Amino acid sequence: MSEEANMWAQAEQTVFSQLTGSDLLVENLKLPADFIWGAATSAYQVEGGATQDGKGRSIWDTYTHLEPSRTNGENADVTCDHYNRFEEDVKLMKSLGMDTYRLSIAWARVIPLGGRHDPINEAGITFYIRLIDTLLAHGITPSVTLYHWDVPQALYDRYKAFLNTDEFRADFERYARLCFTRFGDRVKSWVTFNEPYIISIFGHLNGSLAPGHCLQAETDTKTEPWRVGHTIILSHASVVRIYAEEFQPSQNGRISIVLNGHFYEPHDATKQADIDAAQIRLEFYVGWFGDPIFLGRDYPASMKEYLGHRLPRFTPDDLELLKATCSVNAFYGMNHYSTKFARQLTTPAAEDDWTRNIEESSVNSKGEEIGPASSMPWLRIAPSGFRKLLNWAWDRYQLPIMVTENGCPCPGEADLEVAINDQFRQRYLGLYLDSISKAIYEDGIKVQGYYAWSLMDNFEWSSGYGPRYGIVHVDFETLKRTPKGSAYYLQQTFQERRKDQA
Ligand code: GBH
Repeated sequence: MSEEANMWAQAEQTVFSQLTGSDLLVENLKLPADFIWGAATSAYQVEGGATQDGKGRSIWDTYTHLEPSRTNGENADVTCDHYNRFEEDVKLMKSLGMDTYRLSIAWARVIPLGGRHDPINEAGITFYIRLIDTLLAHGITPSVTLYHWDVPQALYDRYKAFLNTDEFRADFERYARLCFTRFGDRVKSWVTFNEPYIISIFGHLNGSLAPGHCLQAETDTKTEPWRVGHTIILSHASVVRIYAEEFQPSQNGRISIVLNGHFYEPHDATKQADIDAAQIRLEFYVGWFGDPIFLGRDYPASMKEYLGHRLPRFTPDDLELLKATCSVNAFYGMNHYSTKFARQLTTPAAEDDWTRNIEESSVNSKGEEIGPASSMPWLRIAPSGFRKLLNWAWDRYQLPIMVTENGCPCPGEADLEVAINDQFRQRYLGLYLDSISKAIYEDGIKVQGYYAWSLMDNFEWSSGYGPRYGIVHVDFETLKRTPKGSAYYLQQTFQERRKDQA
């Protein structure tokens, strides 16, 4: 072992010793025989081929080339080169025993300028058909996300993308129709948007993700995020209606959306204000989208009350549409990584506050940490919070849950030896799978499948190539793929957990 690897191995040991508490031991609990598993990626993070075969630019192509850099000096022009290496990647998935693969389509690859009257790029269509057919030929079911953060730059230039609800919605409808028409004979699982909360808040309030709107950029952070969220909800509902009316009868697929969210525990469990804060934080994070989309009704009362006129209103027609489409959503797509504590502040909130003045942290009032940290300080191992979020989502929405992303980067993973022997991640994954088992068998919740984030190390947005979430290691010099211990762990544990559970 190199000296550095040795140092990291020791650091990992230290973190690991925190893991030996009784509730942090993997129990290898059973999962249903028909439970499916696989891994997830997104187009911009893995494809590369940024200008290949007529692809147009997205807001991420712009954002990663800003000076000074806002993405750690890095971009995803090449990244994993999945665009040219997908056959190798699909074979790898097959060899690891995956049932399914979650991918996203780069809108600007199939419609380079993005708009409803703009030309289609047949070469881009061909790429996705080849990828999908290769998956199917290997017995791997594709689940396709239409939007994972990469709106065509031309639409941003024309009307600021999500900030213009009517324009965006019309362009997104055409893009979705194109995808259903061209891929829908093969794809039976669709997701419209990945993580509307992140698009709204991280893209249009704190500006750490493209298009990078924030106070310093002199954009209206008081209202923009809520407008963006509104656009996403209505665009989702429109596309669900289109799918149900025009495609589902012949194609027989399922459609929904992916919502992310931490679970929140009260910072001081003896204070009613903090108990309420934990619940309200979840409403502002998940209910914001979940209530209109899955329940076909207005925003949560807590949001309307606090945000007042900052929150756009649904018209009677909008509410009709939401009501008519909510039951078409076939599953709740859940991206989940970790749990935090929520605390009600009494100090005056910032003018563009988006939390109802609730502060979140990994430490509670007694100074206890929510769990051992991965290489991202916010991402702690807290499997009981996962089980509670599954319960929260199930109680509120009564929809079968697909866990569409879950995973972590390990402490010390910059070192290849630590990456390959990724004990920390294996422990994390094992514990989170145990939580799913408990949710299914002890709590009576329908959880249907699981996608590890991510199939392979990739471009982690504003953090560039720093954090490595893959269950497969990628050497970004040579682009060589090497499965980590966790890839084999998942292969084996799914085999064992699903045995004899018919
Ligand atoms: C997902 O986003 C994305 O879908 C995926 O593309 C991404 O690569 C993956 O997760 C890993 O990040 O301010 O403390 O709440 C997750 C988005 C990123 C949201 C980190 C919360 C900041 C931590 N999350 N983010 S905190």
